[in-house]
This record gives sequence, C-alpha cells and structure tokens, in this order.
Amino acid sequence: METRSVVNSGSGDGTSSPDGLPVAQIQSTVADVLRSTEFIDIHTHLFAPAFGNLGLWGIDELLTYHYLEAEFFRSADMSPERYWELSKKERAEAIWRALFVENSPISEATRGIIAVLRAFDLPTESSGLEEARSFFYAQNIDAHITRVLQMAGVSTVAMTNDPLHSEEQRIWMNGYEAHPQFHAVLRLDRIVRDWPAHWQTLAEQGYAVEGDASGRTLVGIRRFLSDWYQRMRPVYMAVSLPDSFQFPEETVQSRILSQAVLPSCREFNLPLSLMIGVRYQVNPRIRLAGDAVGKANLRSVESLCRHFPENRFLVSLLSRENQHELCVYARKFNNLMPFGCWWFLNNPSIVKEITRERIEMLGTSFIPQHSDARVLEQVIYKWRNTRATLACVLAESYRLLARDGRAITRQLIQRDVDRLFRSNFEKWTGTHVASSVAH
Ligand code: RAT
Ligand code: ZN
Repeated sequence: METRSVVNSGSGDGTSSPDGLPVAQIQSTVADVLRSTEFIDIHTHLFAPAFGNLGLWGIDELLTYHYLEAEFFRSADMSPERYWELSKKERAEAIWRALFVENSPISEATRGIIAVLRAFDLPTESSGLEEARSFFYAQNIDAHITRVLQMAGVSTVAMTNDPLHSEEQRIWMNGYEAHPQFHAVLRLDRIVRDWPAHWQTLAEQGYAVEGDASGRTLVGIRRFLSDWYQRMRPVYMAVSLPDSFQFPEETVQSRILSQAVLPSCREFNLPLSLMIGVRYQVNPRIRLAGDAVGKANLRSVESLCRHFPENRFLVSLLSRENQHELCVYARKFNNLMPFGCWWFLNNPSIVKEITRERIEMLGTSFIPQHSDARVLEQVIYKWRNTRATLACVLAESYRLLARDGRAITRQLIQRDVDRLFRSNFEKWTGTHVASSVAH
C-alpha cells in the first residue's frame, strides 16, 4: 500500500491537493464566496416598512445608536441628564463633534459610521451633518431598504417583535401583510422576565391570568402565545436573560418557561432563542447604553437541552468567558444551536477568536453571526466587517485542511458558507422552502 508523508502532503507543490485550489488562492476564493453569498440576518431590531416610525434609519439615528452614546459619555464633557434634554438632532451633532471631529473614530462602532457614509459617497470628514442629512431625507424608505439590504449582501432579516409594545400591537392587529425580506420573531422578555409588571396587560386583553404562575395563568399565557403565533407567524420565539439566569428554579419565570413557552414552541414547531448574560441597567443614567455583561452559569442551558429534547434552542451568550463552554454543550446536545457574537463581542478580535473555536469544535454546525442592527444602514458595515473577519478564519481552516490532504474547491467553500449563513437557520426554523425562492 502506498503511504504519504504527513509532513509533506498537501501544500508542498503549492496546491491543496490534485483538483484543489492552489493554496495561494484559498483566501481570495473564500472572500469571493462570502461576498457573493446572500446571508440571513437572524437577529436584528429592524422593521419592515409597514411598521413606520418603529423602523430606524438615517444619519441622526445612526449617530445616536446606544453603542455610540456609551462612547460619547467617555469623551464629552456633558452629563447624561443634559444629553437627554437635547433633541435627537442635537444629540447626533454632539456625538459627531465629540467622537468624529474632536477624536479619531477608531472604535468598532465609530468606524462603522465612517463606512456607512463612505458607502453612500458622503463626506466622512465634514464638521457638520448637513450633506448626510439631505441625502437621507431624500430617500424613499421602501426603495432604500431594498438597496441597503442588497449593499449588505443580506436576503432576509429577522425582526424583534414585542407583542406588548402598544404601537407595534396596533400594526399587527390591523392586519400586517408579511414582507418577503422580514421574518417576524415573537420576543417574550416582558412575559418571561417581567411577568409581575405585565400580567395585568394580558388580563385587560381578556386572558385569564394572574400575577402568579398557577395552572390557570399558564393556560392563559399559552392562549396568548397561540394568538400571537397565528397573527405574526414568527420564525422563532426569543427572550434575553440576565447573567444570573438559573433553570430550573422555584420561580414564576421558570414555570412560565417550562410550562407555557416551551410547550408552545413544541406545538408550533418553533425554536426558542435564549440570549443570556446581560447585567441590566448597571448605569440607568445612560439608559439603553447602561447594560453590562456577566458570566452566566451554563447549567441552565444544560438542563433545558437535556430535559426538553423535543425543543430546539438557539443560544447566544454575552460573556466571552462562556463561549468555550457553549461549544462543549453544543457537542453534547444537538438541539442546541450556538449563534452570533453578540453586542460587546461583535469586534473583529473577539469574533475571530470565538469563530475559530466554534469551527474547531463544531465544524459548520453553528451560526457565526447576526447583526443586531437597530438602525437600517448598520447592516452595511456590520456585515462587511463580519465577512472580512470570516474570510481570514475560514481561509485558515481550509489551509490546514489542505495541508492534511483534502482538495479545497470553490464548491466545497460555497457549501460551507451556505450552511453557516443560511441553511443552519433555515433548517432550524423550517423556513428553507420559502426563503430558497428568494435566494
Ligand atoms: O445589542 C443591542 O442592541 C442590545 O441592546 C440588545 O438589544 C440585545 O441585542 C437584545 O436583543 O436584547
Ligand atoms: Zn438584539
């Protein structure tokens, strides 16, 4: 039998192996496949045009993004109280001055603004915002959304839909017609995390619920979820949770989760997305920017995956320290799908580290990223940066694989990129039939 030296196999002659791409072309081919593949953005705070003013876009919204507000208070000599007294335009101007004129915009969030301005050929060094404002004011929102998603290389985005948000509720109740590029997501923070403050709203709407989690209340919540399932046709249900999240425990939250939300997910065949690790409002003075991060105890994820094998869980964790453990749990439970590098993790250095770790431990059986965009045009820079980081990480994996003797072809790369950024989500949510038409 012929044998090959492990040391010399593969890349010695500059090709990955017979029929494979030359090693020198792997990186550019990966970058090209990433560029030409439309992704599904599985978690955003964007809205379809029918939601009107709930959908944020344009320069003033971009500049007042809470990621930038947090940075603003570090560089500007202004108290949060004074800042909140300003109008949206004045806040945007103050942020522009502090972070873009008086300082260099080298942080991830500030660099993103420069990339967006550049993408629309707008000035990136001006002292004011006039030109950018007139450009955005002139846009027709429907056409602008289509153009921006196309610029970002995204076919579809998942919204975050709160059934207890009064303005949003009105739109759903008036018979919202689904938009082909926006998936609905039933977000349950107020119900799961803050039932004592919200049960009365459900009671007022005619659901037989009370502040406890009695059998009657659980039936009422299931009726509520069923009505909203019919109305929204969501692709998954979702909740964000603190670093202190425990499951199971003797609490109303645990009962609502195990006896109302999880049974409803099974009934409607929907995954539940858990975003765990927020330390809510450590600094309430800076409002939305005032949340921080804490390491979570992943025994909760272990219990959920183990005791509810018929449920599927999409899980994103905010703490960098939890990421390795999450990969280990994903190796134990195939009803667990790790996704995204969330919020404070969405920086190239950390995305690189986490994605490498996930590939090494899970191959292509995870979803590398979501944008978490709150303002439409953010998808342009967030997805551009993700593609750049992923090109390096994936190319490195293929170079290693080539060295080990596997032919690396464009088809193989395309299959993997499709799985990571499309079909893992489509299969998990059962959306592959509908979205493969759009793809
Ligand atoms: O990243 C963010 O914008 C956070 O404020 C949260 O919205 C988080 O992504 C969430 O969905 O709870
Ligand atoms: Zn989010």
